[in-house]
Amino acid sequence: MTTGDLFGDHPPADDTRIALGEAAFVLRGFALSEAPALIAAVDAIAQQAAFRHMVTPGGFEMSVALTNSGALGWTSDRRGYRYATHDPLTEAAWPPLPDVFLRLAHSAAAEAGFHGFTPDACLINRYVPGARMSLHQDKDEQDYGAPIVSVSLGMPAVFLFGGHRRADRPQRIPLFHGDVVVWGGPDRLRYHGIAPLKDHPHAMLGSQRINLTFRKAG
Ligand code: MD6
Ligand code: FE
Repeated sequence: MTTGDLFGDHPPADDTRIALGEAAFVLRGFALSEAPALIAAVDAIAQQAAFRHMVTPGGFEMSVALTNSGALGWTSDRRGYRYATHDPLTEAAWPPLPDVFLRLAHSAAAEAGFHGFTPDACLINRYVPGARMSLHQDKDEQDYGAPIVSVSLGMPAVFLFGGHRRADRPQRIPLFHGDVVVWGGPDRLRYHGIAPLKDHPHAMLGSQRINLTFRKAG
């Protein structure tokens, strides 16, 4: 990759699996061939469970809009963060995980050494230019033994991958359309986030980035 424009070129194809930690990997382009089907599935989910901006327990509205698919969905409000079986906006169950989601999550996890991963939750985040995700740990799930599988679609982003303490300086890793990040084991609780998105419009999604994170929450 050249040093000039981070987003000018995709990395070479032989970089397909990049280790970020002992049990954390970027799988470059792993979801590329399924991207159109994933995007169509996200559109169908969003018709039933609309993207919305949730409020953190501290009272701030998140810059990222989110929705969920699966038996459990991640929600936030003034009372805290939690997983819930029903969408608080409609009181309907979250839309089920489509087959294309389940197959991709399972095969990406296996590629990173986590065999038999069956998620019960997919958090779907939508970013527009300027949106960001501050450093956090994913710790609302019951079982830290299962990995997390994260799929990037649309505009590129800079993923911040820190350590076990919030103050640990994060690595900065560019993520592109079709990339998948998998982590678990000793890396499962590392701090991570997304730097404020720049506007590099994408051919399929325009000025948006969609991130799917698959978890075993229950
Ligand atoms: C994002 N991802 O990529 C935000 N969490 O938009 C996450 O917060 C995340 O990518 C846990 C595991 C993988 C992730
Ligand atoms: Fe996270």
